Amino acid sequence: MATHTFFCVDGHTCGNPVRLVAGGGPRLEGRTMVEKRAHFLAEYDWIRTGLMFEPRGHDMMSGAILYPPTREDCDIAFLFIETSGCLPMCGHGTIGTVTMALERGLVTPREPGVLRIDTPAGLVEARFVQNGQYVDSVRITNVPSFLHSRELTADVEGLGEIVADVAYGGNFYAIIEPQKNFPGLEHVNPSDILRWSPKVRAAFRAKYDFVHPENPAINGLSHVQWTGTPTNPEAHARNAVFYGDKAIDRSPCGTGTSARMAQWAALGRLKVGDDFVHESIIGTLFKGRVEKAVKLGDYDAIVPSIEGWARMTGYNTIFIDDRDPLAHGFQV
Ligand code: PYC
Repeated sequence: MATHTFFCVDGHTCGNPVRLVAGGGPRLEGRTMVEKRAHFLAEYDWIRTGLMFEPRGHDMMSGAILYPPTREDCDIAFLFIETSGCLPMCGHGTIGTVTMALERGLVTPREPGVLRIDTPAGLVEARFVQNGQYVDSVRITNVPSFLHSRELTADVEGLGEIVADVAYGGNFYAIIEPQKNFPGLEHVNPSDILRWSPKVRAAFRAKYDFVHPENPAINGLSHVQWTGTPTNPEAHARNAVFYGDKAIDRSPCGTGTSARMAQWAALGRLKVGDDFVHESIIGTLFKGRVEKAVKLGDYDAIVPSIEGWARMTGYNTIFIDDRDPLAHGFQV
């Protein structure tokens, strides 16, 4: 019996929570972050569920554990932990973790204004604007993102036929645009999204497989992106991303924005150098840009960048006490 202690910095990126674990994370075996993530999932997933789910977290909780990098070209490594699992990449989580790690002096970049991060999805570069102690904004250059499939269909219980494009932006997204059985984000309630999304995800998973062309460890449809007309005149599109079992991202979602930009680029609606401003369900904005076009296996992909801001809300020393019957968290 033991009490495990985790030293965390809590905050949010454009409204979505970020719990940075600065101390207490386990020693992980592996030569790469992909291997370390596999070790964590095999032996330490109770740390994720204990820190993310109730009673220490909540449905939307998301975060990252800091590690030394496994690659020479990086300053630090992030292992993402969320209610949905250990995502290969998390955009809002990266913007929040970079902001808080820099503001609290937990990492020193080799090059001023740039932090290079070793993530399970690959190298992510974060360029930041710092004003004294505070980080005003962070722009992450994400992993190559691509449109995987166009106009897939599935019958969804309670909704009927749903048509979706599936795109990858660090995770695989079913992108649901307004259509016969979905009138658009502005016409539905968050409770509808929470009710429909698991059914949509299950219906598409049952029919189709999605595997990253260069890294088969990254596979499977994890997120559902519902789209609609923006309310902010600055924004090009609005979205609500469903993840885990009960979460709607409060931020515009970094990997979701990357997936949407990849979809728009593949459809000829965005070209290299174009900006793409994405609005979240609560009205916060990420500023995306198509940085370059690249080839990923047989896919025409883009490298997107996403800019957003984050704020720290406090320090949090969290105990997971083995005697606690709810030590590893619960969901209702
Ligand atoms: O910002 O990439 C993101 C993200 C994934 C899940 C929740 N947020």
